Amino acid sequence: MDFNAVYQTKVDYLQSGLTTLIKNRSGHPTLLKAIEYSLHSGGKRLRPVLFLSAYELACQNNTNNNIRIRDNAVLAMACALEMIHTYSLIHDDLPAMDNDDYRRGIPTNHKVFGEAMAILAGDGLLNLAYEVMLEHIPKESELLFRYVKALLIIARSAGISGMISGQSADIENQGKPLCEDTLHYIHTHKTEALITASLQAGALLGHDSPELFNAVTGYGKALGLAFQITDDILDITGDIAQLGKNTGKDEKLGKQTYPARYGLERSKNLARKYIYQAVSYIDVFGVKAEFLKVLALNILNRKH
Ligand code: GRG
Repeated sequence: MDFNAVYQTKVDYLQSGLTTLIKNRSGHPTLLKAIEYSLHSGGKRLRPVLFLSAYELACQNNTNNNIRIRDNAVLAMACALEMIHTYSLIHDDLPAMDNDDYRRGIPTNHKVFGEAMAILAGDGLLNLAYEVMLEHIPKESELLFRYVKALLIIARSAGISGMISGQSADIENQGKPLCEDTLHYIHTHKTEALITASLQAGALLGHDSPELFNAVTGYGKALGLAFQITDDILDITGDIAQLGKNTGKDEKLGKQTYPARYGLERSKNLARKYIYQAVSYIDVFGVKAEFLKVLALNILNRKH
């Protein structure tokens, strides 16, 4: 398997969906420009790629799938995940939060469009995510049930049970003494929750199988933590040009991070441990889960 080629195919597929879904929207021109600026600014597209991969894995395991969910409903959900993620980055970069000037190698949304417009672009993207998912609700009752269940999983992971609470804890604990429980809470809520939800939602759309759902859940939880630990590490060791954002911010802001709590070497070992744990959850699917397995292993060497 050519991992990079397969990854790029999924990114291109997502990009086609994002372009189509945004193209004919009516809205205030400046707002739409601000939204498109961040939505089309690159990024790894990790959450939709995980979602699509879990969906494909589930479809391969579904031997009696008579009714198949329509491709454009699957694509809409993948796009919605990226919209939610992009909104969170726009808001995270605001002066009131992390006050960042660069993201994905270009000036942050508020640096280009101003603070008020960046807030609105984030609000618009979050709302649009739910609009596009609701616009593509399947009509067949069995699929409808699974689709709504997946939508609820995403909503919860992005909301006060997940990412927003993680961000809240992150902000509140800046500059405070490091605390293991707080650190774990922030990382699981801010980062891991949406990553796990992406996998769970994809799996649910492909096959109603508790075994598969549990496997991707275990994979997502471990992968999500490892992803955030490597993010913490890259903030210290990363190359600004490759990262596309400034480094050294976590220490400056007194953030609760793994390297601050455990040191760099121990953090690297912990990331490795979680990645192997992630892989162990999907090993049972053999070659069908090869892509997800390589993706996990690649996180250990990621440069951005
Ligand atoms: C504002 C509600 C709200 C939440 C913000 C996502 C987030 C929560 C903050 C961004 C800052 C940060 C370091 C978050 C941890 C998650 C993370 C590593 C985000 C960056 O995700 P990538 O690396 O970004 O997938 P790209 O640019 O590749 O999409």
